[in-house]
Amino acid sequence: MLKVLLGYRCSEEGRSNLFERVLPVGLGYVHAYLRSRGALAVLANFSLMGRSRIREILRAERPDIVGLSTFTFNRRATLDLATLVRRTLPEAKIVLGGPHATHVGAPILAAHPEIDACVIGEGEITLERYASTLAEGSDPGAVPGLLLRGAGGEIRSTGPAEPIADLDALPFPALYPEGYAVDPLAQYPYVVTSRGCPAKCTFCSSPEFWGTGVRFRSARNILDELEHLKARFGLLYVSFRDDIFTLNKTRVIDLCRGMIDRRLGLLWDCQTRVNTIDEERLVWMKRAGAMILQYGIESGSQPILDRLGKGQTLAQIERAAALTRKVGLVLSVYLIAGVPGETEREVGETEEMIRRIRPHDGIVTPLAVFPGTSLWDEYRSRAGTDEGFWEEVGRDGVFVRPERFTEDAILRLSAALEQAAVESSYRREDYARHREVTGGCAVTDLMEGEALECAGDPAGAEALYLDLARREPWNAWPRLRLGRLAQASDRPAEAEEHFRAACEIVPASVEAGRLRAKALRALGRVSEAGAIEAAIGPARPPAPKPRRGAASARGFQSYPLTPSPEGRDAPG
Ligand code: B12
Ligand code: SF4
Repeated sequence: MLKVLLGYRCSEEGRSNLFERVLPVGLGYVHAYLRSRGALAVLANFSLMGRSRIREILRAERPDIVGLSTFTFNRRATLDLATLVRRTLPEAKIVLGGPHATHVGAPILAAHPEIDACVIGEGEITLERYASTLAEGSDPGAVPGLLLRGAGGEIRSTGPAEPIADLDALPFPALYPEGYAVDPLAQYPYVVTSRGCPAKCTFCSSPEFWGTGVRFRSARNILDELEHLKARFGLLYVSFRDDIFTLNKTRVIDLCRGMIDRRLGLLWDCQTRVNTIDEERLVWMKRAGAMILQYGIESGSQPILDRLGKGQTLAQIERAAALTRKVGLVLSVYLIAGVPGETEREVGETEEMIRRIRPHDGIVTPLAVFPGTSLWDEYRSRAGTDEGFWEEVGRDGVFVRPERFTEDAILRLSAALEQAAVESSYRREDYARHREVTGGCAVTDLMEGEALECAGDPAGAEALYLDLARREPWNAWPRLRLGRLAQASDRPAEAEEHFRAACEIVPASVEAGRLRAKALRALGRVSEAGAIEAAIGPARPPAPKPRRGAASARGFQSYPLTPSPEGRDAPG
């Protein structure tokens, strides 16, 4: 049996970025799949490691195959890593997978003799077949889904692999959390429940990578994963990173119903499209713990939306935003600036739209070209270049309009978002209306409580949390909030009681354990505190607090939006 080491290294610049330095979800899937099939597989996050430590691991593990996740933003770091692997383990096969390897595989193989193969698209079955074929001493040329270098140096494709029909059959990444520098609390809040996107936005590689037919995991399978994350790692916050989480209405409602029935007590966010949402879905989602909805809005100008191939209208944007606010979720928007044809006028229209739809949070990014997109096809033929181009350009690839106009547009739109955030926060009367729409619901209480705390009314917040703790004794969130409030007002015995309750609800929660230990120390119960600390392990260095908007600049909005008492288990 051959041993496979699966590694990832973020870009040099990405080392300080919490979102870039965690392992890609897909590498966890490949690892879990190999392990579940009895293969020898090791997972390693090399993002923060020096070269000597990496060499040490390679020598200790002596894998026969090293598989590396390759995105456009980490391609340089990955190719450097491949060189290091080749020098350390001259006999090992080096295989790249992931979006950049999929779309630019042939030129990579042509320019980098140290790489033996690229896996095109979905990696689980293809890599397992590649490994077992090599173990048998057979030719991997018969394994679909690969790009290989032939004896004469020519690059040959083995043809497309069949998409995995039943995603429920794949093991969850978190079933196999072992590995080098794998931090479950930073890693496993990201959950992906479908593969594919039916839209065809010109700047996005998802349709070409996954195809436009969408495959879904069942509600039951997702619920089982969420239960596992809570029971094993004490996670209380998850982020669904599907391209369009709400695409399949029946499935979303089934999932939400299941989250309520199973009393998961989780908070969560997701990203979606404005034309796959309605009030019924939103109400179910909020009742099931949804807190933040991120929409790919991109622009407030219809011609620009059309230029981006968004397939959405301004009317749909306004409707989705209004419904999101009506139900009382955090409205978060992705915007793009620097689109060909965009002028001051279109930027003005986007500013106007921001004022109308009143988002709480958002991020503006410059339009960038990625391989595997129709924007790249356009750019390539206009610039008369080919995929070899990706060997030459800088880390983030190319911005379509790297000019003063784009910078100014980003500044203007970011300022409009900041202004909207200040003016759009929910008020007392809004929360009352949200309750009319959704009924009593944990998210409304937690959001209103947080707003009251920020407004200097801890007693008002406490009353809400107490009522929620009474209504939902299985939910750890009100207990954590109550404990923090008691701690802040110097009531350590009360704080300890709430944190103890939270620990009883979610025994694996490191956050609750740590808070309880702190409260016990304040009460002088040092040995009890020490026992808890010993059980949960050493404190992790605090996550760097990105300035508002900075975290989202890497593609993810941070929660909470306001400095909150407890933070969350997930990064951000
Ligand atoms: C979730 C996600 C994130 C999460 C990452 C969480 C995490 N730890 O994985 C967050 C929010 C942090 C994020 C951020 C960004 N992301 Co992102 N993100 C996605 C998204 C929506 C889903 C990825 C996913 O998990 N898919 C499901 C899993 C199962 O697939 P997978 O990870 O791709 O892995 C499969 C295959 O790629 C392959 N594979 C992967 N690695 C390997 C390794 C080996 C050895 C093998 C054999 C196979 C293999 O097999 C896996 C299983 O089938 C994709 C779009 C998409 N739908 O794929 C974009 C995407 C990956 N992101 C993208 C981008 C550009 C970004 C940002 C730069 C956005 C920005 N402008 O700021 C940042 C970068 C920061 C960073 N490095 O994380 C691009 C990447 C394009 C490219 N060519 O590199 C994508 C493809 C979207 C797009 N625009 O087209 N992102
Ligand atoms: S940007 Fe979103 S909606 Fe558009 S193709 Fe990509 S994943 Fe689909």
